[in-house]
Amino acid sequence: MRVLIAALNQEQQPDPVMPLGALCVAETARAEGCEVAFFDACFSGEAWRTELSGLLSDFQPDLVGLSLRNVDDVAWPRARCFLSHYQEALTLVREALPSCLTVLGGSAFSLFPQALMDLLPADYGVAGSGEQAFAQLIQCLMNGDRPKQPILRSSSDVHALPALDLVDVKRYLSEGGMLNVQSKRGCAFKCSYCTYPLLEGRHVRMQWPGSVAQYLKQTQDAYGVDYVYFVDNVFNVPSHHAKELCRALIDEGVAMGWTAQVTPVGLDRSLLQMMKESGCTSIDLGTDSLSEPTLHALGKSFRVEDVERVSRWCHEIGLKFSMSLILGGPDETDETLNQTITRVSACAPTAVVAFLGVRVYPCTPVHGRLLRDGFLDGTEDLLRPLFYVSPQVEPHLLQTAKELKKVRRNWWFPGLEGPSRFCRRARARGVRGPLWELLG
Ligand code: B12
Ligand code: SF4
Repeated sequence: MRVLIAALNQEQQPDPVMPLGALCVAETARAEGCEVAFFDACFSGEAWRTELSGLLSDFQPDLVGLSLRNVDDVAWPRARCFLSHYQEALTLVREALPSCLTVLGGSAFSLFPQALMDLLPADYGVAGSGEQAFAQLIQCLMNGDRPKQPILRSSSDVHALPALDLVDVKRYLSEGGMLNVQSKRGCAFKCSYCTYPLLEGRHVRMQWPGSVAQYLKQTQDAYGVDYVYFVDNVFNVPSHHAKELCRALIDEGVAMGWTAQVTPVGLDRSLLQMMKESGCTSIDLGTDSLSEPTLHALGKSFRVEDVERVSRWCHEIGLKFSMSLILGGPDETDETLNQTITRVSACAPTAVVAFLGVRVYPCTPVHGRLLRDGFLDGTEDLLRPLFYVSPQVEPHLLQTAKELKKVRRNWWFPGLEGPSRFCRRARARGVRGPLWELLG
């Protein structure tokens, strides 16, 4: 059977991101004995249509898997939505090869499986981790059967390695500044707005640290990979796994820089130290707010003092750190907003990435609360970017953000800012890792 996997994401902010999940399912198809082709739209610009058409006509696949990563850019007020791009791609496949079967997958699909099946009439869709369900779909089709349900889910966790030979790894390194790797799936925290536990489950499933380190060593030897982003929802939980991984990176002689998303919950200084020793150049400290009432409304499991302590350690150890914030979320008032701005500035992070308002997703506690409070009535189309901004700060939140931006060079508001020449130039100079590291 011939399988074409098409990774449709073209977003370049904050960096072009290698289609890790699509490459994992491509490897799955290969393991099932399929002949596999891969289309990566990331660097194709407007030429993606002709390139995809050409591949469809040359390769004549029996099954096309469309990988849908982002629904939108989650950046209020700009909020660019990517759904029409996905619609166009599916239409192109259907018109080119009417008898070819189509299957949707990826995080965008997993967040809205039914709504996206309605919008994009593919034959099948795989929600959540794709490997096992995709393998079963292929086996079923090879046996001449057709699954009865269009929306499929994996019932057990299989974690395939990405088929790196099918993408331009070197281009991701030079233009994206890093490769990506996953050492665990799942998150057990219950932050009120967050979709990650819905996408990956609440039960954390870890890769053996030695195999992650060996894989990275291979990418170093084969492609010259010298920087990676651990895409784990929370790198440092459980702490023992993070420590074992750092130890394995050192033991295996993995000489590369890395970065990851980290929570202050249970984070101890010795782990930060080990992270630094094993190549970590910076962390993204999941902060959201530095005001107790807002942290509570966001369902965070830490307090202001925890973030302040971790910030001190980062300065002492010499580890760069960014703080990601949500300004204007539930229960935000002028007082909590000012507290956050003052306290974040006092922590002196290398950079701040501040999202405005909360993107509302189905099945999150925030969605439930907004329904209960009467802000939403349940008829809203959450597929189209819908943001909640606390009414107490909504009238002046944008102005506050714009003024902050003028005086704080290292604060970045994704909803206000477009691509910058500074970023392109930095990558052209060979800069690796998150570009915000250059701000401090
Ligand atoms: C790490 C991460 C980042 C890092 C990426 C760093 C890097 N170099 O890779 C950073 C911080 C830069 C980032 C940025 C952005 N991100 Co982000 N990110 C993530 C995160 C935490 C993990 C993504 C990942 O790599 N997962 C690991 C891979 C293996 O999983 P996967 O891609 O989902 O693939 C599996 C399945 O989806 C499925 N599958 C995938 N493709 C296919 C195809 C077929 C045919 C099949 C059958 C199955 C299948 O099988 C795969 C293997 O199991 C997710 C949240 C999450 N937990 O998923 C958000 C997430 C993907 N990001 C999201 C968004 C929106 C963005 C941004 C637009 C804005 C932002 N800052 O949040 C930018 C866009 C970047 C870009 N260029 O596209 C959203 C996307 C959905 C949505 N809400 O629109 C997510 C889901 C978070 C959320 N808010 O809900 N992100
Ligand atoms: S914000 Fe982070 S810690 Fe909280 S649920 Fe989401 S991934 Fe887990």
